[in-house]
Amino acid sequence: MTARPSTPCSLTRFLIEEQRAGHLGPDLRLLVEVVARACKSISIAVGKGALGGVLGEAGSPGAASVNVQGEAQKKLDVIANDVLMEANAWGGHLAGLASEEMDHSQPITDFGVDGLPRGDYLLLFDPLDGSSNIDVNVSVGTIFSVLRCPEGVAVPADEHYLQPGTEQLVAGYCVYGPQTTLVLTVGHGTHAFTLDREIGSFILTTRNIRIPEQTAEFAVNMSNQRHWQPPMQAYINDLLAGKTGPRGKDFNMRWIASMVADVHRIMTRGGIFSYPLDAKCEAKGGKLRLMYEANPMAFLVEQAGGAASTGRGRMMEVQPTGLHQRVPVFLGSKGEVEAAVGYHHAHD
Ligand code: AHM
Ligand code: MG
Repeated sequence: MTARPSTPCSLTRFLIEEQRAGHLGPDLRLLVEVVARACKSISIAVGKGALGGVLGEAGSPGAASVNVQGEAQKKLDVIANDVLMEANAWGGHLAGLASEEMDHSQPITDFGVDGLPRGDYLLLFDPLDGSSNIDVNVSVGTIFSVLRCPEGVAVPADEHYLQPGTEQLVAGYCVYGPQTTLVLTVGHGTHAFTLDREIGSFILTTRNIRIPEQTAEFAVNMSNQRHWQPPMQAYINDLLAGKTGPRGKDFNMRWIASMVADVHRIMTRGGIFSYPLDAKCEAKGGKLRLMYEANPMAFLVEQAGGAASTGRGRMMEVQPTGLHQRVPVFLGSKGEVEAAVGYHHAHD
């Protein structure tokens, strides 16, 4: 018997099937569709590069625009933020949204358009992660996380977003690389969808991603080595010692400096990603942001069989204290994350 070619499964069909399976409600399904549509627009803007006049810094010459983190904003940071805001403002699924590029969260009633329907969810996002790579044509991405707006809260404020990662209903990222790929979890596995640029649809290309438990590949910015704390020094020294060292194998290293792209590699072939505390970011608590970088990635990685930790505890159990809070991050292949955490506990 000839096997029938399998019909491609679009994101829309996948989400409808997930809804039928009771994994998410209709509002949440439509919210994911809106975010995915925004990612398609961002993908087009990123793809235009110099032709679209979207490279370089935002603001006027000599007066670069700076976000709440004190970082210079790129034009594409601002464009991606606007695309996500506009796409979600009128959808009717959100009570509010918060972004790396905005000082405070914004309740839907603040968008200045009368009569906008308000939904039950809170959306957090890093509109364009890996900004330092935009101008050099290296992969960047969007990261997002969806929480429920606490009951009885009509107009959500920053404090209503401060829920641990275990409360996330949906998390995802979209990597804008040679392919545009959306990786998504609604709490029942992690799945990858590749954008078919000819028909403009995300097509399911990997169902139930599984991250190998063991790995011989690590990702870290080695230029910070001298600034690390003793547990991180000890951990990386042992990886670098190779076959004859305490870990008994040779490790390879990769660092793209776009978390989305580094995590996507780990989703594909395993590995450990780390951005530990160092003397430069210690006072801030770390480099990467908990609410819209570390937590959504932790949810995706755990749903793919991996692990995510601060080095001392499970990432998704951190009780947030600020919208733009930073944390040390270790995530990826479970066995390797546990090894890195072991070095931290050994130094406590
Ligand atoms: P961004 O959201 O402002 O782009 O910053 C986050 C990025 C991550 O994508 C990446 O892992 C890290 O910063 C790279 O940092 P560094 O330049 O210190 O290596
Ligand atoms: Mg980022």
